[in-house]
Amino acid sequence: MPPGRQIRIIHTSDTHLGDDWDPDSAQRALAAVVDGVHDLRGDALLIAGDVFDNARISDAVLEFFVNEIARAAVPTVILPGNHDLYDATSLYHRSPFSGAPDNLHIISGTRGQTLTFPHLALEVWGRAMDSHTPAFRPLAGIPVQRNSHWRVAMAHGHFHYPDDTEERSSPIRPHEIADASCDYIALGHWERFEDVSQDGVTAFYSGSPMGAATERGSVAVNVVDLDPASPLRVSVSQVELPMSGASPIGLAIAADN
Ligand SMILES: [Mn+2]
Repeated sequence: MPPGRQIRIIHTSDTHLGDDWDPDSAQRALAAVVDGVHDLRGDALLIAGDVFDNARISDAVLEFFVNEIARAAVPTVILPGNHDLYDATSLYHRSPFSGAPDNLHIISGTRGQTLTFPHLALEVWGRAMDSHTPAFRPLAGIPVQRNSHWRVAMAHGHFHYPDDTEERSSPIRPHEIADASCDYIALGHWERFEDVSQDGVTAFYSGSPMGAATERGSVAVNVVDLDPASPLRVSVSQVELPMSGASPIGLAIAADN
């Protein structure tokens, strides 16, 4: 049964909050993404890993993040990546998350976890990273069976083009994308926007908000429209937003699968 309603997802990754090199810009970029959720009328926000830069960051940075997600006011799903691993000493166990707003959802299942948002007819599946090694397979274990909900997968790792024979940590192979039973794969780990769709399964890196933008002072996000009435069903555009948080300044790239 096809999903019953049209939804719009805003996808970003690699926000690296608490980055020692430029902490202020990372925070302003996240705030611009949150403004973008409102301006673009997103129904949900996905941040596909490396939300935080390292485990030594202060509680003030975590509190800033939690407050921004409260301001986003839509279901927000974050997937731990290699800079913000979900392990015994993870920053996600720290106190600012115990008072987190209801709309913040952290994927914590290191063998895979599905979150369901019935009002959006949406399931989000992801596998929290607990170690960044060649043995960690970000897409391993995605359920095969579908129901009447949209299914979006989140994965943080390195996509291997067929000619890329290097052994890398957290690998994602083309066949794993092609075989994934889902409508969209929200990828993280690369700084740049990239379409790595395979055999009709739509999969994109968003890039980091600043790394994917073409202009200084802008951020870029992926806008993912899931529409049961459209022959495409899934369409993805990259949209640039000013850091100031004003209206979107244009559509940089549109890609459909
Ligand atoms: Mn990463």
